[in-house]
Amino acid sequence: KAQTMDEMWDTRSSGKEHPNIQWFKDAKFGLFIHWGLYAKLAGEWKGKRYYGSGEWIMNQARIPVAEYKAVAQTFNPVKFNADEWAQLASDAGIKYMVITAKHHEGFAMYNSKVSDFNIVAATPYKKDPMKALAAATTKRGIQFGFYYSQFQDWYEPNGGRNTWDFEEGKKDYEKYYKEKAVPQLKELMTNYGPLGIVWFDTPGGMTKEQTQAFVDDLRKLQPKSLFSSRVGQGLGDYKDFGDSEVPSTPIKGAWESIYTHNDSWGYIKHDMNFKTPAEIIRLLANVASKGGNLMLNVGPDGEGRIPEYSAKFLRETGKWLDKNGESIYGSTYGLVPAQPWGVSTSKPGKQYLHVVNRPENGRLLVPGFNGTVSKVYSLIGKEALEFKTEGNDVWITLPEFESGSANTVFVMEYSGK
Ligand code: FUL
Repeated sequence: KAQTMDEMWDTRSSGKEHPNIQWFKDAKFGLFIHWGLYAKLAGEWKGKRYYGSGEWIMNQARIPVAEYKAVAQTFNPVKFNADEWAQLASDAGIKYMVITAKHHEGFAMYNSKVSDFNIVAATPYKKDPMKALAAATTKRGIQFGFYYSQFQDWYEPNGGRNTWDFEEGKKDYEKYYKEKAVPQLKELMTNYGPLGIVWFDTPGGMTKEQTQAFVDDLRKLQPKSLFSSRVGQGLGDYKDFGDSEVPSTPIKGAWESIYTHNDSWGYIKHDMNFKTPAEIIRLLANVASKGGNLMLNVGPDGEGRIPEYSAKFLRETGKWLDKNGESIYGSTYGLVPAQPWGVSTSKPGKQYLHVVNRPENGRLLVPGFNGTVSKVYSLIGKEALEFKTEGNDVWITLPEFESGSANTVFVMEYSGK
């Protein structure tokens, strides 16, 4: 039976949060990386272009396992440089990174003894990029995590959802679970770490007992690691919404919105629809204003390079965060609901007003604010601003600045609720 998002996530019903949850709540900005054999195909199979999401190409083009397997022999990402990726993340102001250890294609991007369909055994590259990446991120104070598709596996006769090679009715999911999912999870938990996050995907494919046992293994082997609600069956240390979704009102507890930088999670060479730095910042502030984290995805190519625009735009986002990070990191949802001018985030005694659209007359209305405002100033430069209150409405006189670009942040200090 399909579960709704709310059914999938009731960690709070146990009344207990993971003791290590605070770093996640404060982090606000994560980097998601979809990288696998699909990166090599780059959205094209036998001369035909596929749109949609690059990591789904095996499924979209109904590529037989035997042919897909051969792609591994051409996968040689010699340009991959763990330190460059981790440094980019650090420059971008990223606090955690989650990378695909195995996506639905079934290919392990790490050294797996469980299945030889992995980057060390099946490609000319022969190395394990995950070891280096785990070390490079940890060294920079970035929490490192794995994405793992626990049920959907198109490569295996008993894996979920390959209907073009294997007959659905003949599948033995239990066998898949025991022989691939569990032992691979154990490998990841044992050979890498300390892990900050395990990010499961496609809830609903495993029974309640299987899911619980899976999570028990994780707790035993990586007690500090958090895991996402997409494991299903009401479990999860934090909630993930659907792809590219932000809730419309503030939500308490730990949660995350996931978006990709262009229109695909995995690399597609003909997708150039990258969000600009201003768009990324707006999205980040919007998610933070509801109390959540944004995990933004990039899709490195088959050579191991993060697309030029992703790198450039992420670095520019990082420059904004260098100056305005106080209004994002460690913040909780804003007390001022979304306004035509933008959104707000909170810290004790402070509201950060993220202004995207400057009112033409420069008079900014904060309506119905329940607190006594003592001071208003620009976050950068700390320039004091005039304000007056009319009942519960606060009117602020803004300085001149370029409207419609990256958020300009003002701080409103107050006492009371
Ligand atoms: C979905 C997957 O099917 C997509 O390929 C992607 O990984 C996205 C983040 O989650 O469920």
